[in-house]
Amino acid sequence: MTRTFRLAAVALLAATLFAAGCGGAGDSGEPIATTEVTMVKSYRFDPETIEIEAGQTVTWTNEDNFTHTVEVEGEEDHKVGQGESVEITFDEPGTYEYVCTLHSKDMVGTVFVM
Ligand SMILES: [Cu+2]
Repeated sequence: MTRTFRLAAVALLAATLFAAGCGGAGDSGEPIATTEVTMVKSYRFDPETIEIEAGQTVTWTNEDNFTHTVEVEGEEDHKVGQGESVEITFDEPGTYEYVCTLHSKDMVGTVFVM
């Protein structure tokens, strides 16, 4: 009786982990063509991966209840308070990873500059 129950529990755990893995892959998905990124509740960039043309300016707007930052790799960190926004212009084509340095485990994003 006990052994049967344990096997069922293990199977359920495996199914849950599998589902979580699929969800995570779907989130990063295809890049969205936009110059607007919102810091939505809670601790997320939306959309996480965007695509722009060289010379365009991306605006990050903080609609979360916490202060966040935008730090494109190798450049200065920009603090963005609640209700504020920051604009960064990308002149050179390339792939730019960025992060909120206050929540770097949860808040990361990518800008593809074509
Ligand atoms: Cu943050």
